[in-house]
Amino acid sequence: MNLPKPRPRHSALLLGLTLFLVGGLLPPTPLAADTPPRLLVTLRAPNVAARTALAASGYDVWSASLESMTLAVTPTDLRRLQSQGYQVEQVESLPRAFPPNYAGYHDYAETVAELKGLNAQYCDLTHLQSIGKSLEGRDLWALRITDHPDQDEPGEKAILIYAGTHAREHLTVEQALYVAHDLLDNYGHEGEATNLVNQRDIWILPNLNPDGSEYDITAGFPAYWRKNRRNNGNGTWGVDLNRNFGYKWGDNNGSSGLPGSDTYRGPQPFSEPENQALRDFVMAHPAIDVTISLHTYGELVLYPYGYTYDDLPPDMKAADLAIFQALAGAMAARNGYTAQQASALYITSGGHDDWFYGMLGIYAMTMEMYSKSPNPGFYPPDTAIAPQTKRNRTALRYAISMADDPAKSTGQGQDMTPPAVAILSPGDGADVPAATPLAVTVAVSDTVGVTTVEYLVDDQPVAVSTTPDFAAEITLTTGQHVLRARAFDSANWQTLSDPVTVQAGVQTATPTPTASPTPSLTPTPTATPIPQRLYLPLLR
Ligand code: 0X9
Ligand code: ZN
Repeated sequence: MNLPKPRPRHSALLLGLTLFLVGGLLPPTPLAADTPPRLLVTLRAPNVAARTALAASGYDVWSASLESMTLAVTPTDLRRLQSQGYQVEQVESLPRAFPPNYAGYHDYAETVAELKGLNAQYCDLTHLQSIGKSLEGRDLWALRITDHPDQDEPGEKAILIYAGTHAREHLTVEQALYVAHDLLDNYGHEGEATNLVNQRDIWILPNLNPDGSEYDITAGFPAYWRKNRRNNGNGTWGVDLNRNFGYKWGDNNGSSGLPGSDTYRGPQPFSEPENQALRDFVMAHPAIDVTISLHTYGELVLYPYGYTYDDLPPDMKAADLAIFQALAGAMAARNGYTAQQASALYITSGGHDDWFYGMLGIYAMTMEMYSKSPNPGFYPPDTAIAPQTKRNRTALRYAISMADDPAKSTGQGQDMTPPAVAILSPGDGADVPAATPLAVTVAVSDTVGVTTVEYLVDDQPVAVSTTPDFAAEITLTTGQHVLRARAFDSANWQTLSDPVTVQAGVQTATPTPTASPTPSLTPTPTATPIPQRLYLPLLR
């Protein structure tokens, strides 16, 4: 899991000033490095030496003038600065920051920075776009992950994984970022990530409600804020984005008409810009046939409908119910969640999933993440991020895997046949060189076609091939190793080959060249020949 990158520490102007003037004028003050700054403090600093000293001390400098300097500091830093005689002109609590124990969460700025970083690092595999703006004007960023990210590939199905619908459900933002990292960081190193990125069109939208999530962390954390930040005009704020979609909107007591309610449905369907953007984006991408909406908490995988208790109402096909049950069941089997129809706990109407399925036939599901109980509920400490996002890795990969043809989950897909694969060379028991690239070849076959072959040495993926012959070069350390190949097809069915055991760096010795063979009348007595083995030094 990537930890948030530190904020830019200096303005360009100030950086220049600092570099120019820092000459060890004052000894640096030791800073409390592990506590994130919480206060934005403007100190009187009317001479350049004082400003330079502050900058040189390592404080997080936000701006400077000829009279003062503004720093992001902890309360401890502030007391230290005051005791050093600095005159405080202004103090405000720092916006956009999680408190200690939550600092590992990404606020909006950090989320955007993370997405931009991934987009820059993996420019050939990603496309970053804003699908619209929140009510307060924040961009709703979506990262597209696929091998041709700037085009729609005919026949390639898409999945949208989105999070942050409810402001306080910060763990979901982390889950969305985790999925992006899982696919991109493993691309080219590991077969399934490579195959999924190449064979699917994956959209990740980490925060649908940035106004709400920013409010939640700045309005006295935690504010327990759920909705967006619509001014309802009667002293109340916010519309529940997951009650504002236009399918059975307002039906069956599945939302509230009271603006102050946490489940306020809004004045009319799709009144909220965040929902208009989501709707329009999905409609503009008809390849999307699976959506996963990430929420907390409850450890559930939910499928439509939310508006009715009826498992199979007239607006659902029996085959689709079977698919939903199979998809949700298989995901739950992978993360230990419980799969159920959305209304099993309570009716919700105007939810995203109901509209996506009811209007567009999309296999729209909701994952309610960790935890199961109100403690820690919406606010697990950041130590939960890594284990709880990793926990959903295989469940979400499964959803991506099924997006080409969700009927596969019930055994009714177009392609239900896994490929066949065998390692051709080296042969089982072969002696092979160590510390030098070794060509490995495979024989593969599949009804539709193999798309990726992953090579494993001692069960660890070491190479991925997508070339037509699926050959690879691997480098072994000295010793015995077990090689396997795993073949994937476009349905992401996968088969592991039989093992091939090789001895690396162990070769039959060639006779030591002798300058001039000594003629010998009496033959050297030959005992039972002992195969001589040459042990090459380990070069790594
Ligand atoms: O009530 C909600 O919007 C979701 N639960 S939460 O605690 N995260 O607020 C559940 C929505 C489930 N409904 C559908 N998937 N239709
Ligand atoms: Zn929610």
